[in-house]
Amino acid sequence: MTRILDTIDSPAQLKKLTPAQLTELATELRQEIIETVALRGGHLAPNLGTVELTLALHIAFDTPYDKLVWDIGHQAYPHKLVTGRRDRFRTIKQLGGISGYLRRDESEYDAFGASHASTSISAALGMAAARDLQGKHYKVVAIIGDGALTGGMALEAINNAGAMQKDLIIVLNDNDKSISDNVGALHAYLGKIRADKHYRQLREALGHTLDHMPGGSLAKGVAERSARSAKEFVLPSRSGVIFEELGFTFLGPFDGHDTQQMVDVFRMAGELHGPIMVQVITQKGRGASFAEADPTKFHGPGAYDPVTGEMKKKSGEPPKYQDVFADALVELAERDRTIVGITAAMAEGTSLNKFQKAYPDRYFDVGIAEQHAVTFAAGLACEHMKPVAAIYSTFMQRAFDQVIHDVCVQNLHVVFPMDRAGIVGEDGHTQHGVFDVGFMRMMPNMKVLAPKDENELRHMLYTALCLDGPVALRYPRGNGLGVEMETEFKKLPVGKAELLTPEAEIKHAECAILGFGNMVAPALQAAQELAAEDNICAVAVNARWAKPLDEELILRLARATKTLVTVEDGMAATGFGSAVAELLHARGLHDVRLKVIGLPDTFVEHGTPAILRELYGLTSGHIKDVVRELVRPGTHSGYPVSKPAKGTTKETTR
Ligand SMILES: Cc1ncc(C[n+]2csc(CCOP(=O)(O)OP(=O)(O)O)c2C)c(N)n1
Repeated sequence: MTRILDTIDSPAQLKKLTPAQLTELATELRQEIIETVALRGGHLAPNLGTVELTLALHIAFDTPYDKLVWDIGHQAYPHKLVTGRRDRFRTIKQLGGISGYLRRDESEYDAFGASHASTSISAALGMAAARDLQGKHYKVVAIIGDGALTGGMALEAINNAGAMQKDLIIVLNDNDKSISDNVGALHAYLGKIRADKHYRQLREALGHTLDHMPGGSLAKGVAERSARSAKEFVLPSRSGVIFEELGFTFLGPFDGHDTQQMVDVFRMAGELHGPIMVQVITQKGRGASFAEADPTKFHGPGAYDPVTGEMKKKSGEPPKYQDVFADALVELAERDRTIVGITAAMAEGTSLNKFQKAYPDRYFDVGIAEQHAVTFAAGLACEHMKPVAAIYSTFMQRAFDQVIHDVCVQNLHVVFPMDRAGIVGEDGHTQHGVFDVGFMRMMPNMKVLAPKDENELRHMLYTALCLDGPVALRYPRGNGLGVEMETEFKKLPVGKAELLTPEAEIKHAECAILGFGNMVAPALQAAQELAAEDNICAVAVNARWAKPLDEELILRLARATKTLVTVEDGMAATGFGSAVAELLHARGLHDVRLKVIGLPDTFVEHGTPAILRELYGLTSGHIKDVVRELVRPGTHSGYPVSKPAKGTTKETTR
């Protein structure tokens, strides 16, 4: 039997469906999402919650003329499916396939790209301001979750929107959850609105009103009145609702799984003037019993059985970096009661939930609020606590100024474990943690280090906690290398790299390969294979520190070999290799050839980490080619990625 979904190529077709057909379509959308995400992973629970909301928005509004601005975009799979991307949906998050988030270059229905939280209201308000300046008439709708509403930007935008009084609709998709349980006073407040009998009665009254309007459509009735009287007619007075006090018309809460009612409410909201906030209550994971039961686990799962939800786990894998970090922190915090753990709504993702379990009173989830997390940590450090603010590399970008202004300027001892540093894979261009080395190492007082494996991560965390001043410790997404784990913690010397080749070989070496973080393993492999395959003697180094650099060793190797290759899982510009280039330049070593292997001046697309590393030359094969080209020009093997994406390898001959 043909699915209704297979007949939907654009949202205009949704408007012709009967209520029964819309119900059927909602079931089909859920099934398509459950089956697709089961194959390789993705966002599940958030998307199962937004099916009816998506249908109602596209029916009530005239998209893409009217603009839907989804916050984050991880809940927009139903939107993708009804806006002409059904045929490509199974390619989601794969190289060359559609993105797991929204992108303006992917569809005219994606009014604004994202993946970092709390941007939608600002962007929507900007579009509304542009509309008015240009004398246009489209409607602008931001759709934001109760989690994303905890972010400072969302609150800044509400502050601005309440004052500007532009026609703007904010749909608050309230499912009572962030990834974990949502946190914060605003969240508690929204809970009160949901539970308050008064509002429930109002909601019921509104439902009754809708039923009794001519033609069942309140919008029609509203159109016959002035916008102002319509507002009064629907909601005579809601003083006490924070958003009303801030200049918004607040409607709701409404059932976010009742398509018909939402269509009516959204049409009505479209007739009103000024900023409107509509609260809809949705259920995360709706329609998949396993996701309903554990929406946190199924927020963004890996592959699973689409019927039972059983995760496809590979046994015997090395531990994940995030778990090694959290276990080490728990161990260290037992000895040192000044250690506190801070997360910005990523308790599971950083594994800081282990710390929460062990030391609930020293654990803080501040919400999706990285900027606040950093300055909150600074405050703790002022009072002689040792804050460990575990923030993904990509989200740390949010707190650039807080790290400079509140931490570095005052040289406060805050440790920043930056998980998901480097290429993260399928989440794509907005989520790769590839800028951190550059923006962290430029800050005075900051130290930046990265482990070669999971065992070294333990020692680095310990080292960072023993130091003074700010320390940024970056490590990758996923599993470690499976190395033996030492139980004792070791303090590593600051600014000292680890020579992986016997010291005696330096004088014969033709080249030194300096790996940083998870690029140390391929650097070492390349050095070993170059010796075996080409009789090239290359020294391999675990750089450990991007700041301070091991200047003594790097200069010694530069003078001895005249040829350096640096490798890092991050932007070549501003990264570790650039630091080495700056050093050679500053010391006048102009006769040293330096090749910096890192990411070029582009946003890396989505795809598996392995494929992306191949594509961008972050492999032992490409390192070998680069070394061969330097020391035996014209003899390299023609390794298929020897011509990685333009600009990957930056040559500096000094
Ligand atoms: C700045 C930033 N920090 C952290 C995240 C990670 N993150 C992705 S979704 C999410 C929860 C969002 O909750 P909510 O807005 O309520 O949407 P829901 O998933 O509940 O539908 C978080 C914390 C992010 N995307 N952006």
